[in-house]
Amino acid sequence: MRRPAGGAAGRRPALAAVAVIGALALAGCGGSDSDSGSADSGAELSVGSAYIPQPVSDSMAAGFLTITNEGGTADELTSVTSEAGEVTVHETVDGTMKEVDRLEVPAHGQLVFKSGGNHLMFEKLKQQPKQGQSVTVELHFAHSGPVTVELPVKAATYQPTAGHSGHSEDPGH
Ligand SMILES: [Cu+2]
Repeated sequence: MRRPAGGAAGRRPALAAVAVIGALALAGCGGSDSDSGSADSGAELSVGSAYIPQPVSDSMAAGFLTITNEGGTADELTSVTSEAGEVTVHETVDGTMKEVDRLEVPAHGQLVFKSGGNHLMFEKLKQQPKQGQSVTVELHFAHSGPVTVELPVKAATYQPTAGHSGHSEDPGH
């Protein structure tokens, strides 16, 4: 991997963005070394607090989760796929949601999807997600390998507990 001369990606947002786009284009056509990943393991991603409130619509739903990056390098969520239907990534700005191409997962930070903010938008679902079921998605990143996540379908009124201590109320399967 080439690095831009002058170091620290974090200090030069414009340069970093260009580098990311370049990496994406490469990943798009090749991906030959996707398994080993030894050289470029900067981001350490994990996913929690995933759920889908049972939707009223039979073909559309919103999904929420939190992506935590324990690594020292930022990554970017570039797309989400699911066999259940089409998935796009939306952010909410001034109460209006709009589709985005990518969202940053900051180094030593989190990318949070929550009600009223970022969300996964499911459309053209083959069947309506019902409470007790789950929907599987695959998260794709600019640098890290894809991550498969199961989003359990919760009650329409479900609210996750604030912060990251959210597992205590989960009755499990
Ligand atoms: Cu949306």
